[in-house]
Amino acid sequence: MATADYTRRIIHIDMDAFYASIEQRDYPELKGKPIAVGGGGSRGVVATASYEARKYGVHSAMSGFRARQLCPQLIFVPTRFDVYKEVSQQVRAIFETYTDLIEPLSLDEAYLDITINKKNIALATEVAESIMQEVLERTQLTCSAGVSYCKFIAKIASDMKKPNGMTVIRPHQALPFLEQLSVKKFHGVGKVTAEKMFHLGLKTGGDLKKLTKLELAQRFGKVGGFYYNIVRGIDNRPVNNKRIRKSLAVERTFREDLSTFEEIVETLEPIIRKFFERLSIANNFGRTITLKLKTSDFQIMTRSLSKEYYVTSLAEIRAIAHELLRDNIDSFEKIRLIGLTASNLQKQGEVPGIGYQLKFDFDAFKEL
Ligand code: DCP
Ligand code: MG
Repeated sequence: MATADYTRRIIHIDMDAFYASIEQRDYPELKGKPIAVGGGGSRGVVATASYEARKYGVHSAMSGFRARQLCPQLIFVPTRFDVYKEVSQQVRAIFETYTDLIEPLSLDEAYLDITINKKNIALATEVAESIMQEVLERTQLTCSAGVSYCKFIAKIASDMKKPNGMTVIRPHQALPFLEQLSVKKFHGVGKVTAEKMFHLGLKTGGDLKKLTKLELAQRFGKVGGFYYNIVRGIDNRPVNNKRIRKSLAVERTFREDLSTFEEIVETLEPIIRKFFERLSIANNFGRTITLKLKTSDFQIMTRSLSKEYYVTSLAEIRAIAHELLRDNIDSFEKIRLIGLTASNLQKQGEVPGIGYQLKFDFDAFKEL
């Protein structure tokens, strides 16, 4: 039986309304206004919204159409990935003055293991405060921090006092904290899994804790074992600064099964766009594109197409995805998940893990 390692000091840092804050910083006329980054076009999806816009219910992954309905005065601003990347590198440089054990999860968030830190600061909270201060000075942007002994809790904690807030969960607070924690907040539990859990009467960590390891595995597959340990405060995953990226994937599960080509093509569009966006941010395209489909009876089908060159245009990625779908449309009746993966990437090895857990807004997509 595994036990928790309470000796580590892990910080999770996450920038506040990242793209939107950068736009407001660089275009002062946008300060204090409800803005959405991305989502301006007829089929566009909002990448993120300023805190002023969030008051109206506008959020990441929502269709621009829906966002405009909720907040008619919303200002749509185009994305500027190069600038977001540059800021990300500035923040990263600050982290590096504290520790080399840094694991980026996306442009705007990272885990830091500061158990031993280069500045010999004894208190993890002091390290977090100091990082927040330096990020603000260097970039004029705020971030939030979660401090704990493991990655899982640090990540949840960083979200609790946003914006510009720090939350510390000490080892003796971990178990009661996890007991009351809504499963919706569990990193790795998407909207569909959370709904499934709700139907099973599993609303909090405490509810999950009542199930045996076997029961969790039967209900949730492999990740069940992870939940079993997590609700007991056991997460000994190291902060991994050498994550090697071999592929980059975006996928989405649906509430309702899809069957016709037209239906699937329509639902595929925001996935294609997100996929292209992530490849662009990573500046790392692949020669091979794979379409993954999970049928309503849980069979997984993958179909790939490889080129002699790196596929770097949105139009070509879309054409390949459509071709793979068209060629296989007769192989299944109904599907419940679609994903796209790029492999044989341009850059392999020391590419930071750029993948954030994508939380799609299913209702928004229905309206597209
Ligand atoms: N992003 C995106 N699509 C999503 C989620 C996020 O393009 N579905 C982009 C835009 C965000 C950035 O990634 O600015 C960081 O994502 P976060 O989830 O950390 O969201 P924010 O930083 O915008 O807001 P918060 O203050 O809640 O962290
Ligand atoms: Mg953020």
